[in-house]
Amino acid sequence: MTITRVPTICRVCTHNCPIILDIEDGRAVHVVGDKENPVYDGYTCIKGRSYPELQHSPDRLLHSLHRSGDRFEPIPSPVLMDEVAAQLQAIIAEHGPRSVALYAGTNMKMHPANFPVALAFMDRIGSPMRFTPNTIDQPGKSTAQGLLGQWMAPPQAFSDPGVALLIGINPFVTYNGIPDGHPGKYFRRAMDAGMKLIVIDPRRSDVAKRATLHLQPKAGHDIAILASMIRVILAEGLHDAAFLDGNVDGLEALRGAVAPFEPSIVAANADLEVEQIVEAARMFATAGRGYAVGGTGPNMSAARGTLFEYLVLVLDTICGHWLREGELVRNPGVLIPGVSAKAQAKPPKPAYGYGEKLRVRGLTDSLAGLSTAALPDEILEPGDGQVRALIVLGGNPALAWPDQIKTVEALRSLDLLVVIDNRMTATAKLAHYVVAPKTTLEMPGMTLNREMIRWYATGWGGTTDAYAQYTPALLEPPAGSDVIEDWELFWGLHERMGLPPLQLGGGLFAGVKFEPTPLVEKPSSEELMALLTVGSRIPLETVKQHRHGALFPDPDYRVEPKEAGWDGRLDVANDDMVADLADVADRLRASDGREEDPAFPYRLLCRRMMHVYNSAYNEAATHRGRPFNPAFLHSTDLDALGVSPGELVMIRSQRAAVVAIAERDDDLRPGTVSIAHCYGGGEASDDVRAVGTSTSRLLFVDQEFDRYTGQPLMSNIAVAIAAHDPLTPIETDGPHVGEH
Ligand SMILES: Nc1nc2c(c(=O)[nH]1)N[C@H]1C(S)=C(S)[C@@H](COP(=O)(O)OP(=O)(O)OC[C@H]3O[C@@H](n4cnc5c(=O)[nH]c(N)nc54)[C@H](O)[C@@H]3O)O[C@H]1N2
Ligand SMILES: Nc1nc2c(c(=O)[nH]1)N[C@H]1C(S)=C(S)[C@@H](COP(=O)(O)OP(=O)(O)OC[C@H]3O[C@@H](n4cnc5c(=O)[nH]c(N)nc54)[C@H](O)[C@@H]3O)O[C@H]1N2
Ligand code: SF4
Ligand SMILES: [Mo]
Repeated sequence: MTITRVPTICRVCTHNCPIILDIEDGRAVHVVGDKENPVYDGYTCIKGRSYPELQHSPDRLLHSLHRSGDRFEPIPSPVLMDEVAAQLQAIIAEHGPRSVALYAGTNMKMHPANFPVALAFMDRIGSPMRFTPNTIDQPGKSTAQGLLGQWMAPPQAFSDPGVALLIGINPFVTYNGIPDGHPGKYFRRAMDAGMKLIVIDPRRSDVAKRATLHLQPKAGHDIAILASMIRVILAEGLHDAAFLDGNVDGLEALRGAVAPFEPSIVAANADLEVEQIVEAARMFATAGRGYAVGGTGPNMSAARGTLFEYLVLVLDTICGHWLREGELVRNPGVLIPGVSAKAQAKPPKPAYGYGEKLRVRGLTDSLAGLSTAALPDEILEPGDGQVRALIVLGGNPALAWPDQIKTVEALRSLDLLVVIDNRMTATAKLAHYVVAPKTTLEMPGMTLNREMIRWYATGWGGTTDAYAQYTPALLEPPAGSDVIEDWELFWGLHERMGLPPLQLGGGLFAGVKFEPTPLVEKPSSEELMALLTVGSRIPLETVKQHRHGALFPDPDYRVEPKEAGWDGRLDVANDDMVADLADVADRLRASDGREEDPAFPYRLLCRRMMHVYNSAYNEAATHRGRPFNPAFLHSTDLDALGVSPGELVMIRSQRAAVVAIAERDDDLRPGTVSIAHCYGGGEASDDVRAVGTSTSRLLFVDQEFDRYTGQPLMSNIAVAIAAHDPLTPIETDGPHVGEH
């Protein structure tokens, strides 16, 4: 047999590492990092190295399925499209377009055209009900940008930072918060060049172990800590007064809003030393260049993600951490249109309170999209506009959405649930139709999404310098299989429903404007790639010539001066944010911010694990005999509970109870339990040793939530923990079971 060695892009996760894939006889057999690539230093992880096993897994769906009763039968994909199109037409005719919803999960990106074509389809049926995981992740990033306004040149971020402040984010596992590449080498080089690293995390996380300064507060105090740092910076005059004078409104109001956050009070509440807050503030403000970035931890732990992310932006703004006139833009983009950078502020814009109104909790559309946590309510709540059909593209609601009990009840009640997934997931098992897609190795790919995600937030994705890679499809689908590219489902449905031509359209991400393109004939996969890169700074054809990926620098790409007469300014004292800050300050004075309930003395915190991606890839090749997600506890807590590692614990919140397998982790704060999400099989009775533990069962969606984005409290959950006798049945009923 001959082995062909081909460079390609790993698309197991969104980090898009360049790899060398060995193909033997039409099968993927081996993966190594691509040392010829100029950016990633040959980096790969266990998931990427398991690409061959994932590709050829016996668990892969090779045919689409139709459920009748409890049985799934194979169905040819054209017949599936006929049936789904007819059912959608009937549902729309009877209940209107709003009754059809789309949920595009994290693996919507397997082909770059999937999400754009799915959105184009939703445009044509006229339904505003489009949902993504953004609103159960870090939606405050999108809303906060609207409230602050937008600097029209990139942040200093990855351009030679003197300081990085990482708040509840762990790039050694998740690749967020640093430029794409090799995390270990990045930190070594940046810190050798003088970068100071400040980490705020209740856990001594992988990145905290490298920190110049690690603050290990109680969870949920990030807003107070950031407000206190801002107070120190302004009080000591460490802010960038010239930048603020020229470009920013609200400085005095901000000074007043952070006044209550005295470091001594905040430190006492968060269980820090006052000197730690003061030192963090001084280190951040005096390092020259730098950036701050928050992760899932602080966004999920206080139900105030918009305020948290706003303070992150305010911190960067008062320190002037934005590129100025004449400075080099190291990454002007490659596959996106070249965006001219200008040293000026785009003023704030409405971030919520417009567009489609949800029927629950007063929620509306927002810059983060519609609240996914409210979609189960939209499905269950009878009345005009009730959602009756849901298409799930590369997501796993039954495990991922907060409040699993309500979510599963909602999914079961749908008239039509269509799931595009290559595994029989907990969500697929509830579907009427499961569509079997091609895998990434059977489709072309490019790094376009990595470039666009940069606009999502400062310190978020993308490479330091302009970089891109393209890969053709490398494998044929297995003989006898019937698999389609995900976007082809939406194409097939629109044709059968007799809808007007789909139109690939406008501004998918802030900052990048796409020209709407009508699609009259069905495009090929490659044609779609070309359409998505029309007007790119570097033609896709040029990128294609560099199979190992390449840098496309432009030494003349500089920040242009402010336009004459431009009067846009950023706002560091948005009215809603100042009012919310006052509310946090009031509680701060009263106690430590949230009510302590002695019946639920522990706090459950979110975390991620290297070998999985949310619910995906938890397979033998990656989990190596550990298919469950341990409940990590500090030794002191294990001793107090009388539990040894490997034994079972019962974890109970106000909402429900779950069983988990205890594991020791002395990097945690005592009193916390840290568990990865998206495990379990979707039911209370699941065998924890086989499928792990669902943390989403413990959550409410309607008790504490960000009032702008609807994101509920998803971490820092008050729980009780006890040793669990496997013979005792789990009593899972919380007060809200069955209520909606
Ligand atoms: N309690 C709690 N809940 C959380 C979180 C938390 O921290 N705690 N985190 C939240 C966050 S940040 C997110 S982003 C969401 C994630 O929410 P989702 O996106 O809904 O969940 P994933 O598990 O990422 O779903 C990915 C799906 O893609 C499928 N897949 C794998 N390969 C392919 C492919 O080639 N094609 C297709 N079509 N599908 C494929 C996988 O089988 C899997 O079912 O979960 C959220 N939920
Ligand atoms: N290997 C791998 N990579 C992934 C994923 C995966 O599942 N596996 N998921 C992907 C997805 S969808 C996302 S959204 C990103 C997320 O990427 P990250 O945001 O980096 O996610 P985590 O690794 O969970 O890091 C969250 C950190 O927050 C801390 N934390 C918890 N509560 C608090 C708090 O109140 N305050 C502070 N300051 N910290 C707190 C936790 O201890 C943890 O270390 O990762 C992506 N990358
Ligand atoms: S981090 Fe791992 S899974 Fe993600 S792209 Fe790189 S090798 Fe693939
Ligand atoms: Mo996420």
